[in-house]
Amino acid sequence: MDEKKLERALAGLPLGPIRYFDQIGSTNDEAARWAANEAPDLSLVVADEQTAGRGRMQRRWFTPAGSALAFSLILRPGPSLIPEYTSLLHLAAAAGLAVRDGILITGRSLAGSPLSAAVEIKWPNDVLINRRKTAGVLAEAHWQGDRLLAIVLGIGINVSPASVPPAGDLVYPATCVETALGIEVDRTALLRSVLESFIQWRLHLGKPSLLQAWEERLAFRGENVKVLDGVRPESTVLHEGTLLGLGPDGSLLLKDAFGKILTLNTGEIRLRPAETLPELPGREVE
Ligand code: BT5
Repeated sequence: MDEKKLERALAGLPLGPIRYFDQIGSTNDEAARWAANEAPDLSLVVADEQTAGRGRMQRRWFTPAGSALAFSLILRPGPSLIPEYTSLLHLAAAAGLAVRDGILITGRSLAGSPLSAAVEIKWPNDVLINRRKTAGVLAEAHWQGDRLLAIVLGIGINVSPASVPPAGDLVYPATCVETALGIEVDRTALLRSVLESFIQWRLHLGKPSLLQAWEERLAFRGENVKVLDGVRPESTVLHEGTLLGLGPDGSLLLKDAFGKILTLNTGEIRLRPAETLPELPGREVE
């Protein structure tokens, strides 16, 4: 990827200015600095490689050079982002839906085939293909006193096999778009599709249509799941039950073995299927 190619691929989209880096610590940190200096709505930071990419709770996000998409959008409060009606959870969901669309558009010949069902959103913020993590979203709010200054929406997508961390480094199995689609993918074209789709999903923030689309694509619906403590490394199982769907605010609804409905809305939990995933044929990590 280079700056010229990126600009060509994104030409005509209603974005703010774009900053491109061959290498950066974290695009979310750069976007936060820029947001404090008057970056307009939908300004975009893109990096080919991140040396300090972050997940939630300061977990590490792996972005080696030449293999992934790592970018952050700056969202300003306004008609498309009314702070009272928008939660970080909903924004992460809109981003997840956009990543899913981008992947399906990229593999257009395969969409409508079983692949469409294979691209799911694992609550709250992961995009899975064939039940393996392919993308993650990190939405962070920045305040000036009690005024919302901006939300930085960071998205990382594994595109080619080199972007997939070694299995031993992961707490959840991972894959990449190229492995799942079985085709070579142009990263800047995928980025364009994701951004185009996000701009559309943003119009659904605060509306039941976002919640409905999110719930329809939710991984493990109707299946047994374990809910783990996401903070402690030994990952204590907090609950186990059937995943029912989403509450009106985007919280997760679970039915436990006693038939009791649990509402989970803390971001600090991890979701796992009750059954472990079978091994994939062949190697996933090159
Ligand atoms: C996330 O966190 O999934 C959010 C990731 C957001 C990354 C983007 S990239 C652009 C922007 N700039 C940043 O600095 N961040 C954002 P979480 O749910 O906490 O998952 C983190 C966990 O995923 C780690 O602890 C690893 O186990 C695993 N992981 C790390 N890198 C991965 C990768 N490339 N693919 C799959 N899993 C990964």
